[in-house]
Amino acid sequence: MAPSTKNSVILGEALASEDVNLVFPTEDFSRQAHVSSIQKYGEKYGRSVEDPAGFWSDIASGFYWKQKWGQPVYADNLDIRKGKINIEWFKGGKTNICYNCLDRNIKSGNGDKIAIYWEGNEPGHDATLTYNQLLARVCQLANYLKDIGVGKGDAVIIYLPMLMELPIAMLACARIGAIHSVVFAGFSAESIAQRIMDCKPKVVITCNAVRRGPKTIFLKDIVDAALTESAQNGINIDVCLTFENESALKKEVTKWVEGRDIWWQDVVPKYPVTCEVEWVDAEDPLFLLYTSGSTGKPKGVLHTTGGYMVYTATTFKYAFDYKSKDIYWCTADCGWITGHSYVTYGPLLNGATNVVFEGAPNYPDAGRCWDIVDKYKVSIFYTAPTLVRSLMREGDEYVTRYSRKSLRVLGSVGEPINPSAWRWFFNVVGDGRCPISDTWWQTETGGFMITPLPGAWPQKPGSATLPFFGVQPVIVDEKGVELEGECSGYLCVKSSWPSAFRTLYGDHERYQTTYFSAFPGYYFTGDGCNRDKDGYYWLTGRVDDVINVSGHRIGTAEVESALVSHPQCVEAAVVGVEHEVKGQGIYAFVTLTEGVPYSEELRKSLIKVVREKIGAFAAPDKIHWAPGLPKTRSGKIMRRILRKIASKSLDELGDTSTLADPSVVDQLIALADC
Ligand code: 6R9
Repeated sequence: MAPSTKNSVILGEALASEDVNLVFPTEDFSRQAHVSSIQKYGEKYGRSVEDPAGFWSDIASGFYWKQKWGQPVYADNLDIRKGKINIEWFKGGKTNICYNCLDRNIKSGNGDKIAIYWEGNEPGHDATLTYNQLLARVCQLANYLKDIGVGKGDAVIIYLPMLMELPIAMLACARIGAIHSVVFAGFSAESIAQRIMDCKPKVVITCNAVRRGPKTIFLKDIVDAALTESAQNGINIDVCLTFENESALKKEVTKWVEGRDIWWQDVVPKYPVTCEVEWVDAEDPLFLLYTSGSTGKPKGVLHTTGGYMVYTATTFKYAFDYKSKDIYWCTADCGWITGHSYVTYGPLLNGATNVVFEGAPNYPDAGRCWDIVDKYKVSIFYTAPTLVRSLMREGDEYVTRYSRKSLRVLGSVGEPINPSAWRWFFNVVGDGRCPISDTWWQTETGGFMITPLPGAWPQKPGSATLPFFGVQPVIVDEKGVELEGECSGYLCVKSSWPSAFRTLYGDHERYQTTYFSAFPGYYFTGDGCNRDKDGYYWLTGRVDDVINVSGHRIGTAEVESALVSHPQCVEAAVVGVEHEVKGQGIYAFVTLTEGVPYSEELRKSLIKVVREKIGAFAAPDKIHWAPGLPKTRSGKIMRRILRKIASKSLDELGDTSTLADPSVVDQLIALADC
């Protein structure tokens, strides 16, 4: 049951008990917080679900609208039985998110405030941009893009590492009404090509190379290969705007295609530092972000402007208890949704000072994050459990040698945080005084859905706690029946919230079947979830064929199709297996062409093919040679059994008698350490 006002009061009373699993915020923290008690949350939450139109209109009024939205404030149909799935917020309103991030904050007197502290890969290599300077840079790029013919509704692919030019490019697109699609700069040429062919961008923006830790990654070469591949498939890109990232690679040694490739530094600085805003409808698309699903083809998640703007700004403010003097650092890359909503848009909409870090968090050593925290006096630090676990392994000394006294709030995202990592984060990194906002949400949801409001209620290590304003989570059983009270099942959401995704680009049908058909009437998240006696939500991981590796979503089908593209691999089945640092690791069972012997060399070439097809982050941790796979008589691979073999839970194999050939199971067990 989502807490209504009444339930929240009861919850507050129940939580006052001496439960050792509860971690209370300090009184000082609560006193200064935006939401200081569970009762106050209850009042606001109650209104947000009883009167969503009024609640969100009041908040939306704090933004700049060229023209106010019409009526109704929102319209939605999340019930497939009633026809087409449809979500709209603030339709008819004309606004611009770039204007709201920059011009609006400058007009209110924050022009000289630092918008971005940029920290390079090498310690000592850094730069800053004030809000005024950021606006000037954004306008120059926006003018250039307009000049080469990019206009409202055109797609732009951005393949950049965490340089300042990445948020600049996103904001420049938004300013002129173009739709950005950022591709994480760890994806392979083939993955970029696939995205280019899907959204047919007018221009691709990249840089020549980047240094991450001790390694140089030649991004332009990867883009070249992608553009060659898309051209072979009939999609030609006229302009590849390339930023010279001088500290990684000099211009002179960058491979170049005359006529198509343009150096950013040669053209962009020549353009005026002001650029008129393209006023767009609240429901006009802002960006496309591709994410993995249960089938092979990545899904182009589409977000629109108005609702996304209002919701990301509001969640940022409340979940991190953001105040104007805070210095905020989110370690996520803008290539993922976290970087969209909580590096670029949410913080800038709030006029925040943001740290953008190019490098690797363990370079030159495991203390780098805390070095950066002290250098910029970071007060809100938002990261992923996988990073927490990997730093935890290096020992406390890397942390304690830094002061970290500026820290006030910590955050976690990407996967469930295991209680031991939570406690280390809380006690060692935060010295036991900083609340942790464990934010559960998804590419599809656009912003935080279930999250602590630090200061309002106690946390429980490993639980994302309670829903954000306006969010109505429900837990259903396999028949789609809503469960009450303490329960466990599938996490769904009933009725819409402003930053919900509106469709999958070019495939509304897939949007409806993937997310709204399993449990009619609800948005299905793909996650399993428990709710405890206090109403706290505990996410238990994906229930579909998506693996969460270091907080990155990877579809098993994508990895399988990469593996079977290897000439000597006839079949592959991929499952997730527990991994100490990454959360989940990728475990691949492969069947080879008849007569081909399994060898170390072949293992390496199978891994290589996945790196080439998807990207290094999707490389399997383990390849398990499988002369046969456990299949039902109808030919369906029994992944349940493969998961047990992968996790070495051999006494939990269950009934194998329904298999077409039960002997393959023993064979697989015998080959486990091959
Ligand atoms: C923001 C983001 C979404 C999936 C989601 C869930 C997992 C994210 C979590 C979490 C437990 C959290 N997830 N945050 N699970 N607790 N705080 O990560 O988006 O890349 O689309 O992944 O990540 O399984 O369904 P995305």
